[in-house]
Amino acid sequence: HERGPSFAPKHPLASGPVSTPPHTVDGFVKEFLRELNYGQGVPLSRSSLNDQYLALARTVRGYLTARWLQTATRRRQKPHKMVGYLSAEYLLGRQLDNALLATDLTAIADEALKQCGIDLDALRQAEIEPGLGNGGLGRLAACFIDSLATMDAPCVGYGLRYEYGIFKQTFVDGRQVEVPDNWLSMGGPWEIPHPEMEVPVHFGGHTERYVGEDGRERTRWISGWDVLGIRYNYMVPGYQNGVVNTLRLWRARATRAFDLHIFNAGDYAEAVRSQTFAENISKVLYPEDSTPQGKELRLQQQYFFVACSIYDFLKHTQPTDLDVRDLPERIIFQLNDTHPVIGIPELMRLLMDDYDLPFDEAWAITRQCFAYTCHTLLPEALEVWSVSLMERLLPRHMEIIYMINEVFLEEVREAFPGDELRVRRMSIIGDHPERSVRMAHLATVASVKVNGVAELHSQLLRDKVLSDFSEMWPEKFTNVTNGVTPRRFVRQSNPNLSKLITDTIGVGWVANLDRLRELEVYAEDEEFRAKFREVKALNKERITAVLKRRDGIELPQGHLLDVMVKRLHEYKRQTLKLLHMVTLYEGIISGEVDAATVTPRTVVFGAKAAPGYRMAKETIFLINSVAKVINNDPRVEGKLFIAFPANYNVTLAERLIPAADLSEQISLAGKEASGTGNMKFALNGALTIGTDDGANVEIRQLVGDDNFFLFGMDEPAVAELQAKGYQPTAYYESNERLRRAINLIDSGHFTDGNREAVSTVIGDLLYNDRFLVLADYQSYIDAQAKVEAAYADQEAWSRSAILNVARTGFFSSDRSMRDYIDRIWHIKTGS
Ligand code: T68
Repeated sequence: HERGPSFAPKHPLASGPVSTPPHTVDGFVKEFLRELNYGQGVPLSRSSLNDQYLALARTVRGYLTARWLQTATRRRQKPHKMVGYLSAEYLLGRQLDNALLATDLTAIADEALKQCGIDLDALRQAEIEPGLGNGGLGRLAACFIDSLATMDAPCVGYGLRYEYGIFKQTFVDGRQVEVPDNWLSMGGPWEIPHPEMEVPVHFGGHTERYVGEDGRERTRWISGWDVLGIRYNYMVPGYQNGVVNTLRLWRARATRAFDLHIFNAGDYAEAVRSQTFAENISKVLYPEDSTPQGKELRLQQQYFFVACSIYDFLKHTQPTDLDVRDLPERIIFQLNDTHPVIGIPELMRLLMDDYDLPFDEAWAITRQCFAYTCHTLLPEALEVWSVSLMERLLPRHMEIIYMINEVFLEEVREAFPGDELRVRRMSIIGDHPERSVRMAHLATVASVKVNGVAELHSQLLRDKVLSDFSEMWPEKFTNVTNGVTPRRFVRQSNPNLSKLITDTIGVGWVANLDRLRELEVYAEDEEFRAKFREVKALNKERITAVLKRRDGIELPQGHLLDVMVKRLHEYKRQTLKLLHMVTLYEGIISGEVDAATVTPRTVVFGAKAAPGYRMAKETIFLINSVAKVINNDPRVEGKLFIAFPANYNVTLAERLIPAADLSEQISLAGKEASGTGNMKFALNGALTIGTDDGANVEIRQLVGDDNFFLFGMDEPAVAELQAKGYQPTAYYESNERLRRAINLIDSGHFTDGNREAVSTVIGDLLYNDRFLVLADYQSYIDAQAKVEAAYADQEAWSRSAILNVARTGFFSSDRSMRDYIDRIWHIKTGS
């Protein structure tokens, strides 16, 4: 590909630095109308809402692009080691507001549009969020790249440009029905495609040995079929610092061979079919969370984006005279879970087969270029690929994995002589139930560092999941507690609180969240507490309006707002929350509890279930069924309400979290790696009711026991109970309130008398209950009673809520990034 002009430019503008469009209302109007007229091809008077949105997005993108080119130029002048963040998911959320905030253009855009007769808010709502992720893992990647830009750290985020993101959830008769998320259907104003920058990616075929001129044996991979990776750039703006980093997502396109095929064979239909086959690779995001799906297409996706990314880094980002022995000084690839781990044998392949290095040398380099983050503790969530599939799809990589395993197992034998059992346990290749590659083992062996995502999680990784490895390489294991970006999740999503904070402690906290500590003294200030409550009330008004417009839900007013939003998963225990609500309801309708004494409470659920996850889908149906009955029973009117808006996503999270009083973080201890929603709630002044799990542990340490509702068994207690043999029926039989709640559900009370409809969930609770819902039930009910008592004293509640905000600045993803930079990546910022 030719780069740059073919002769020296004569015009002064052509050789000067790129300049940002004017930061004024007039300048903005001009840019906007230019985009509308020349970009969209419509006059203002005839433009549709979508025309206006696209023109606005392009206008703002223009401001970003100037900064992006400047950032790139500056970095090229003085190249440093950079991070290649490899993630199969980026759950970005809407882009417009974030871009306006980053460039400090919100007020200007608002005024400029007003002068054009357009309402900025209406355009905001026209944006379809890119849902290129499932949940926490994908959102974490989005927060991290935001922080890296804000810290001026050299990073490229690499991933997949799925044509369809996470499905849109709808409810039909209370059951989840998935609708495809065609997020690009109205145009993709934030992306810059480069169809000319294609990267070849190979699949299948076989390998051959040949002897080079020097007499050394080498290997050639003769692929069976190829696709092309097309580069799509997205801009990742830092917060008001003039820096814009790159997110580079890959789309699969059929090679020319496919096109030729159309021409030559005359079998048009067949040719198009094979084109579709190739392009399927970037078609859709797998809607799985916490359980990998062992599908061939998914492995194709993983290899595709990682191969494109590594190639792009080596051939397009680095100078042509690159000496690959210097790679560890130029790049660190961060593996976001095991999804990109196939990048390890891919780099080995390039170094050996393309750059002609012997195995040992290639291995020594590769082992310095990767670091691995694990996001789970569930054994069933650890990714494995069958050897037979690997041999068929990536034969050369399979050979390389065998070679890596051989030298690795030699190391194990040397470190632990005579311990063949340990060798078997640690092997990258597993034997049961079929021969397969254990991706977490491969990642651990090849990485400079392996990290968990919260203190407890990292400890359990060391002690349990990867204990053999941590015994062998204790210094390899570390913790980096997750974080969330305060730009999106406080400054943007909670403008009322942000204003109160800025009015109180001044500007600067948005990029330095530790400064929230300065709010601590105001917890004792009655006037401040009143203002803080006012903010919460305003935010409740906002979410009330949103749910009315979006879902037709009428939220009752003046309730304690109790929120549980996260993917639907048994270990997260949405059923425990539901049992609590049924218990409150049953208490009132049975006359046991005087309705007048009950704290009015609205519970909001938000949760998508993986389409193939039966229990999760049955739980959704049960929540909807219970909601319908409770919300329409006059006996609890004004007391209990359940809202379950469909299609919980980043956009809804931004509205909901600032309004919450109570944050539900009730996973079984030892199962939630970290959680990041928990951090967002605390930062927005909700109190947490939670188990001793994931980052809850650190939240509680920071905010203090008095400002956190802890309940349930801790991880050692869980392990002990499970070792002893857990019997859920024992809890059912000995706890009357629990029994009555379960019986009420089981009777068909919530399902028009249909008992069959609830049998899957009830049957599991009583006879399996893998995540000990019944064992933690009473402790949870007791903690909820404490919540009610605490909420009755609004002054004390506000004090606690303010302390939650003041003491959780630690959970800024800026701090997480600082940790990665200092302890894992060793890169320079701000140069
Ligand atoms: C989440 N993991 C953890 N996985 O559950 C959560 N899995 O505790 C943690 O806070 C978060 O990661 C960030 O570290 C996930 O979100 C997935 O989404 C996923 C997707 C595909 C396959 C497996």
